[in-house]
Amino acid sequence: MKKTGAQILCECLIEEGVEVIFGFPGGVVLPFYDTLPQYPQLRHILVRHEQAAAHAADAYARVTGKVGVCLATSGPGATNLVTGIANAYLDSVPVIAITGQVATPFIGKDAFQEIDITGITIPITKIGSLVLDVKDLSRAVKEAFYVARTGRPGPCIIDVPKDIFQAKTEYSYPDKVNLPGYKPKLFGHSAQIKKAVDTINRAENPVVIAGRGVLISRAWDELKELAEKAQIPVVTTLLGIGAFPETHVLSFGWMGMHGMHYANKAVDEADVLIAIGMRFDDRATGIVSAFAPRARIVHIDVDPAEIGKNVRVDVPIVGDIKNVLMDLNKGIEPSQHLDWIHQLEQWRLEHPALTIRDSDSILPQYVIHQIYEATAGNAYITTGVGQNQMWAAQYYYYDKPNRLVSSGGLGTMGFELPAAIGAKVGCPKDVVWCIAGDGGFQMTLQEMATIVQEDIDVKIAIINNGYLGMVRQWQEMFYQRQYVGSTLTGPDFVKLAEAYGIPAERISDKVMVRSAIETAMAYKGPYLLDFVVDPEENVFPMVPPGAKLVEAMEWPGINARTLMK
Ligand SMILES: Cc1ncc(C[n+]2csc(CCOP(=O)(O)OP(=O)(O)O)c2C)c(N)n1
Ligand SMILES: [Mg+2]
Repeated sequence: MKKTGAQILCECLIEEGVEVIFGFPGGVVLPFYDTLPQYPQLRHILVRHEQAAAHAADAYARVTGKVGVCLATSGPGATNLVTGIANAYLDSVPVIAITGQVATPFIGKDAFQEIDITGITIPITKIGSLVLDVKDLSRAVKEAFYVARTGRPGPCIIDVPKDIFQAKTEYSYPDKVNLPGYKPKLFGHSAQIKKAVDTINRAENPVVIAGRGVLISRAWDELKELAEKAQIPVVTTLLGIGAFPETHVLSFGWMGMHGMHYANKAVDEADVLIAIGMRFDDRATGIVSAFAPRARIVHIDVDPAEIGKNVRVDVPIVGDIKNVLMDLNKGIEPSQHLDWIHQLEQWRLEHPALTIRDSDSILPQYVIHQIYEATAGNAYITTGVGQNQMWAAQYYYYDKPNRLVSSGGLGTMGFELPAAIGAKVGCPKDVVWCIAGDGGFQMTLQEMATIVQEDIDVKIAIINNGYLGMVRQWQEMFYQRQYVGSTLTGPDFVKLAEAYGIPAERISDKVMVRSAIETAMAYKGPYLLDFVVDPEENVFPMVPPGAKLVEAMEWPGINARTLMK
């Protein structure tokens, strides 16, 4: 029996295990929307802006390990997805963006709402296809899903003209893909693995750097085996947070611009670095010419383009991390490294990065830490970008994989709220906290309507400092305190939330912080807390741009209590 393109798309999505589509309709996708009720297995979540659809799909993919799906109409709907697609691309998240396109006879005519979205997204997608014949649709979907989730994951786009949704053809879902140019290498080369094993077995001061690749490959058990067997301290990148339990004795926090000084110091002094599923981003390495001057570097990554891109590598291994670590672990000899670990512990005592200074005002770090305690470390945390993001990464300790959902590569303000939607839809039984900046929140706050319409139980904490805080911090430190364009007003967030139908509270008194968090958690449904925090609090430590990792600015006068363990 023949099916329409719209039906075929639905059938393909179901074949791929899709359960939810974050979308927003428009003229050319109406045939698809008209067909959706025939497929009740596909839940459609109506967002209020397409950017949010892409971010929600992105977060859904991060927390579930599945492919996230977003959908928009042609023209402005499609271009509104672009930031979200770019976000998924830079953090290697498998997202399928489906866009409607003007009907095939209008393509190339500057028709109403025509935009070349596959062209626009070439640099930020793994593949994109404009489907010009309904017979090609199922193959395009199959390929997009395959490419999105294999190798180094990333977004793919499928652009479907209106008449292709309506055209009919025989439907069958291909069981294989045939992409001759695309063959991700899944296993590491045995000679390279042997070299890595020898290097690691001989190391005296080894450090593992775990990146998001460990999470993507679901290789946290293998990483733990490696670390414990050879007693190797582990630091993570910002996006690798949760790849190794942060309260584990071998965990030494995360490295980079706002990472812990002892993590950066460990990397700087190491004689062997085992860098796993990370890309030596400049925010992680500091000035690259001075990066890890003493270390032989073993770099494991599924993407050959990452090898040697930013730093010299002594032992490159290209392959899927789980497979590579399983092979590697076989050759790793049990070891101790007692002096080295003792040295790291000493640095941690001397440079306690995670302190909360005494203050009568509400410090953002205090808010995050109270959320950590109230949720017993079990929540999914989505963040905005800026100071709130760094504090959420520092003062919540992540023992489980994929609990921190944050925009690392693109650094997209406004990610927090749509990401919370995606995380909660992906993990409905878990607690989801959205840590928002007052700036970033104003970029996507319209999604409060989505939350209410879909009854999505997320808790929102606005870290309200009245500033584009991270910008202000840079202006304070590097631009003689000229706060140009960074002083920020906002609406009354409590009234606004209530206008959307979300109960809310403003917290201006420190003693109310914990009870407000508990009230929000006890409430069945979404809840917003507007924390009026110390406006000029800064994020420390900070490695200034262009400096070496070990040249961090630390807390002015570390005397506060240390929260670590
Ligand atoms: C879409 C977007 N525009 C601009 C920036 C640059 N930027 C990075 S952090 C920041 C300030 C964020 O302010 P807010 O959301 O209030 O968070 P805070 O730093 O105060 O916690 C800005 C403007 C960005 N990352 N994303
Ligand atoms: Mg702010």
